[in-house]
Amino acid sequence: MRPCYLSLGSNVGDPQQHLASGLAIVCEGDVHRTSRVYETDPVGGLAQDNFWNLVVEVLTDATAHQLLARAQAAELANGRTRGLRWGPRTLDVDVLLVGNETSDPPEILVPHPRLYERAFVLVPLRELAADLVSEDQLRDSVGRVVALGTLETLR
Ligand code: GSY
Repeated sequence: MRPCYLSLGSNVGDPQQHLASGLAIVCEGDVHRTSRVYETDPVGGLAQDNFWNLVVEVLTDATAHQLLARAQAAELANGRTRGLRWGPRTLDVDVLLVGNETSDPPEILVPHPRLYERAFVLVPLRELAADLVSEDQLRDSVGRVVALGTLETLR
């Protein structure tokens, strides 16, 4: 088993509910740890509501493709439709890291190609695994992020 990291984000409907529902599907009973929830400025240029984002560490033997299938199942169960590429969404799940593995396109690329550009990914990832994100990477990443609290204690 090795640690795998996935990013979850929501800015439509009830983000707390979508994140909780998505987590249950993505973790599938595997041991996991979850970062705090962050309110984050939307990245990608479209005017839309702020996101709620978190990162989860899952200890699993699942392959990158199996994790991608879990991510897609979580999005589908939360009513995600394929709209605008950078547009609003009920739930978006990205596979960030699968242990130390690298994999090839077209279906899934790990590490995630935009992992190190985005503060909404790096800040919660660093909370779980400080050794994976350097100060420099954090400084160079884009987007405002504000910690809200743990998923269970919000609202
Ligand atoms: O790539 C994930 C979906 N997404 C997000 C997101 O989760 N958070 C923020 N802050 N901006 C985003 N833009 C997109 S697309």
